[in-house]
Amino acid sequence: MAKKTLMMMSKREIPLFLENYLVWFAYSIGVNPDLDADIKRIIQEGSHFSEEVNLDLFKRHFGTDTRLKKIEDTQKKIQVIMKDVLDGILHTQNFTSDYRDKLTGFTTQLNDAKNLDEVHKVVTDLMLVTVAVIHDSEQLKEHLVQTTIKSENLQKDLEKAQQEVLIDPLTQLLNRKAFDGKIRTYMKAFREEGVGFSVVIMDIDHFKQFNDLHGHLLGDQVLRFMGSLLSREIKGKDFVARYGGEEFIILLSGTPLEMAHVVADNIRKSLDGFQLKYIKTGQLLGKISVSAGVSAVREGDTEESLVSRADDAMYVAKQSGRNNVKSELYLLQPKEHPEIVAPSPFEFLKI
Ligand code: GH3
Ligand code: MG
Ligand code: MG
Repeated sequence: MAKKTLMMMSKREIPLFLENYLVWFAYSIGVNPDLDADIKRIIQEGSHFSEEVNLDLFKRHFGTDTRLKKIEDTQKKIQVIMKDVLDGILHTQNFTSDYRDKLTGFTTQLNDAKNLDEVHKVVTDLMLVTVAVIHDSEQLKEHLVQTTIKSENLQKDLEKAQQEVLIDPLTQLLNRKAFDGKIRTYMKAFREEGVGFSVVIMDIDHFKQFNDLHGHLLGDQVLRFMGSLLSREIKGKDFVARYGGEEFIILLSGTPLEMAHVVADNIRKSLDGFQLKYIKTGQLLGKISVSAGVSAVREGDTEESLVSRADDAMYVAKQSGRNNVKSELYLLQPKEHPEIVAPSPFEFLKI
């Protein structure tokens, strides 16, 4: 199948990239009727498989939200097929049947040999053919080794691609998709084993203003800085992801609301009172602050309801002057939680 894929690709001058290989491998084993229909249509129209067409095929069939699943499916199928192919080649006797035919021929020639010279000739031919067979089988072995290496490399590329879909390239934190999977796992553990957890949503304050002042590229550097700060602060069983543009989300397993509030406030404090300095140029970039909202899982929660309470609390933190953390309790009974409602004393400090 791999050979067929490569031949189909080479016939159409399609570069051997992982993406293109996936598309054409899937096409050659016929596992995706939509993809098959697309490719057949392009072939019928007589269109050229240009870079755009190839990319479009990959994006449409492997690059959407279902990308991960399709990569996994393809990977499994590649494994099964590669195994079949290798087993098949390993057990095939094809390369010896020709040898067997020749042996039979030699037997007849030996029987018919009239003198020692003729016997000698048959033995010499036999040796030559035998050496050739040994050589062929060694070549076949070498070919098998190479094919196995190639398939292992392909497997590694696929695993890397799987990882990459879950990582935000700018901050190197896990991304929203990874978060969606993680919170489902936390929710399951809560429902089935009663393990509680809290959610913190953290958003950089006035980040648009920062970009406007210092440019988008420096803004990107700040996001990377936040990424490394958060991964340092959030370790072990806890989880942090980039949730959106300048928003981050943290899951704290076995951590009640009050403790999660403290964790979030410690992160906020670690930024507060500092100016950001761009080491490369020595340029002072002013202060970066964050606002955060915290919620804790409770009976009857869905992933959405839980995150939405943290988001609402974060909105309240923004409304209360930014650079502070609000817990979801504030949404219910603001007056009964003066210690949480009270604005951070750092709000009034000038640096
Ligand atoms: P607030 O305090 O209310 O959160 O104000 P804000 O300006 O941070 O929020 P707003 O939602 O108005 O704007 C978010 C900004 O974040 C605008 C956008 O340019 C910036 N942003 C989002 N993603 C990126 C990114 O990847 N890189 C950079 N440099 N900026 C980004
Ligand atoms: Mg913001
Ligand atoms: Mg925002």
